[in-house]
Amino acid sequence: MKNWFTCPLFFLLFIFTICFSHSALSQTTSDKIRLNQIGFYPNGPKTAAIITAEESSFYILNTTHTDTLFSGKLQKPVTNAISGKIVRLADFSSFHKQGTFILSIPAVGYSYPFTIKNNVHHLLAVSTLKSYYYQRASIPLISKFAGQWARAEGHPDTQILIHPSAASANHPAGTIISSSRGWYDAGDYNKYIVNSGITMGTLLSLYEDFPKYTETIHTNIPESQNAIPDLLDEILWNLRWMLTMQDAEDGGVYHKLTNASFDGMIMPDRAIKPRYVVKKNTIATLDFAAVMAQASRVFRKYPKQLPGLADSCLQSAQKAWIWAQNNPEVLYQQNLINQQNDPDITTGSYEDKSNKDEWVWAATELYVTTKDNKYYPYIKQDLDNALSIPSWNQVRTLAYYTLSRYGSTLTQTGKKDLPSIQKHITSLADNLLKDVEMQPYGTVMGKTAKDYIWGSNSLAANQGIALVYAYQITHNSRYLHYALSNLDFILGRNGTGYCYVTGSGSKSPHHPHHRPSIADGIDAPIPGLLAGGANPGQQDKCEYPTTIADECYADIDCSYATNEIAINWNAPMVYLVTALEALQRSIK
Ligand SMILES: [Ca+2]
Ligand SMILES: [Ca+2]
Repeated sequence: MKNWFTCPLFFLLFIFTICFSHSALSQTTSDKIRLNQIGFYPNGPKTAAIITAEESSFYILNTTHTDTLFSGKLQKPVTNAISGKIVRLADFSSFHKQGTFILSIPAVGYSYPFTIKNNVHHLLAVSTLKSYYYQRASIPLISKFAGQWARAEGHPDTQILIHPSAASANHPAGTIISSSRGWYDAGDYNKYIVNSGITMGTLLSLYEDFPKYTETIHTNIPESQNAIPDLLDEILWNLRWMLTMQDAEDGGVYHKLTNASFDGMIMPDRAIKPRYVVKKNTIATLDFAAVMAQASRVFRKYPKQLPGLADSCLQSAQKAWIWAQNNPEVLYQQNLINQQNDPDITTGSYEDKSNKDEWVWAATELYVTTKDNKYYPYIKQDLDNALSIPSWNQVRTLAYYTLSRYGSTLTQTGKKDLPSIQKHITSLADNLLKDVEMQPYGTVMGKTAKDYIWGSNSLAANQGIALVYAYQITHNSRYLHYALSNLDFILGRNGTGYCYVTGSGSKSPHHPHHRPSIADGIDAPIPGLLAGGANPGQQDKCEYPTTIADECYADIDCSYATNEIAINWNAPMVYLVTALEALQRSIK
């Protein structure tokens, strides 16, 4: 047998390998350089955060490392109060050249590649919206639209049982109703009205705030060829399900459509346990009223394509409002329900103790849609309290966003309060910007360890949205600049160095806690999904590398505390990236 070393071809290969491994040894890609792994706008802010105490220059190189195109000095060191790590920022905002580059610091290494160009986040806007198509119940995903993630239909949901907790004289326990469509809520296959509420409100608001740009977003879904924007087609999939969750007789809305207990890690078509609609309650009914009132405004634009839908939505909203008025304090309390009924329901409870914010939100959407002052007292009574970043159980700020958006068309009653309403939004944003310059990563997100809640990345996105609204009100570009800082946070400038959207960037989650991604036998996770993000709570008892709040993240499918996905987390992600793209193009 011939010695391989004597073969000229192998010899060349050997020399080639030596040369390249030498270059790789001298400087390699370093996880200590944290930046938006997708990229930057030519005229926008551009910042990387480097985990280093050393003073140094930094360089922007082309991807073959043969040209140095820009250089600068790292800023003064800042100690991360959460982790104790020392961080320096590299600001290359004055580098405007378009192309794909890397950032280099001789003693640290190379960054992941990033691109500078106009519309650099457009594909992210498309993929994060497209993720809802992959969450659809009651439809097979075919390869023409789903690519390698094509799968059989899951959950037709045409034979849903009325759970004893939801029984009424006309619908005794065990009655069968049909409740098709909708999106799977998260990593599981159940469908929850409360969490659909904020998700739909956020996505409908995105359309209302940026109709022109959102109309240009094509997600390659079965409805892409119709005359309705794909964002609204996707919203319709869940809206039509939500409409079936109202008891048509009295207007009350069921809390959720669910199995009695969670499925294993199986594909949706294999998940065939009986499903139930569970207890009608005030908060679910008010969330439903808000969504339907808002949807009525939005779909009023499409009378030909969707005849009667806007009217149906408004009637459903008004009926729900009346039910809530007649049943103002009905809570969803899963343990109590399980003590009194069988089977026990152990899936996500979405229990919310306070309905004060849901009254404001539902009243607002009904007021803005109908211009009927009878809803206004519900808004007025809460007008003196400061706002907070929205979450599934705190939706009051969504109301203020809507009031601000429709400021010029409010009735005289509402118009008088508009300055105060908008001041609440800018005050919320100003609080976010307080001390932001002193932050190790230069981002609004992460000023305190308390930001690292379950689903922390959705907090980052919702903070960004508050800043976008403040910008829309004031046109002060500082708000926009820092909205972008939170997008950078989600895409890599953070305590873990992850770009938290599946299928995006160089280092992104591969093992989300998401049943289809786990069970489909395909290596790549379903794209466009935002992982929950760093959360030191470790509620799932999985193995984590650390307990440090901004680093406590594990890309393992066990981790529902940091690596699950959810429709109410993806929605602010879609909003933030899409709004920033629209504003960058000056298209509203
Ligand atoms: Ca369409
Ligand atoms: Ca609430």
